[in-house]
Amino acid sequence: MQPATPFARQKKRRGSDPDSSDGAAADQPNGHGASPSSGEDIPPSILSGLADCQRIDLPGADVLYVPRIFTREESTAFVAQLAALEQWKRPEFKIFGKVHLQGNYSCHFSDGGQLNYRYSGRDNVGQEFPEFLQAIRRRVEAVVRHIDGQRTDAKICPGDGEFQFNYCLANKYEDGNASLGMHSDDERDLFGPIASVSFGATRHFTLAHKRDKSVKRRIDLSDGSLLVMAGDTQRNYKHGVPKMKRVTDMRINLTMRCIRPRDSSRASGKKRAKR
Ligand SMILES: O=C(O)CCC(=O)C(=O)O
Repeated sequence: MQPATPFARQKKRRGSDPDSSDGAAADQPNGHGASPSSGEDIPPSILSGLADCQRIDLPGADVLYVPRIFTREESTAFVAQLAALEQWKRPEFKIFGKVHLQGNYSCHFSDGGQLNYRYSGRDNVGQEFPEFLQAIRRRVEAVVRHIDGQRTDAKICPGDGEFQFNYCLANKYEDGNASLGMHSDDERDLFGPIASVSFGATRHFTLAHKRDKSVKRRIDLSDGSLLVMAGDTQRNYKHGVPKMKRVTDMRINLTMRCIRPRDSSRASGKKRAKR
């Protein structure tokens, strides 16, 4: 299967198929078509809560936080399905020649099972999205488009707003000892907004300006929440998930991304901070 065109310009709307109970466009080869911004793919209880969407006040960044885009039942089911994935791995990284294990487990998914996202000097070809992850992605896209259509104070989707997330980086934090170092997702292969969804334990998420050390924010990412980082956020800020020793529960985070299809053998030429 060919990777989906990341920016889909097609005008066919996902909700237009009356036989499609989950809102997926039946005529899209990967079940992943463009979705409406009118909210018909979003359960009413979630749709009404989108009014709680907060713009995080940071200069030179477009960051939005929505406390809940999945019902509690959905979150509970998804966290169990995510935890059971066989693909989790704890990657190694080297500092001054010494091998260390990353503090959290990760795995990667992509349309067509062939898109490569290279970071920290490693190729990460995403496997095909499992069906439940497609459902998560559909919700995330519907919510992102809905917010994009509603808000005038943030630049979220580039172009005409028709885009698809074609790649997902999943991170699993077994407990509060697992963390993710400060970094930017500014690799050449990436474009468009990054949508981060969290399941399980609430964890702090830190955003720090790259040049002005006085500009820093901490956001608590709770179960079922969505954080969107768009515009110049990656250019101006680093982000990370610090340790929280008192947290004993697991957290799983998914970042939905737009990746430019390219030859997986080509390095991005850019090194990323230790994660
Ligand atoms: O776990 C999180 O909330 C952040 C994940 C992240 O920063 C990343 O995947 O680049």
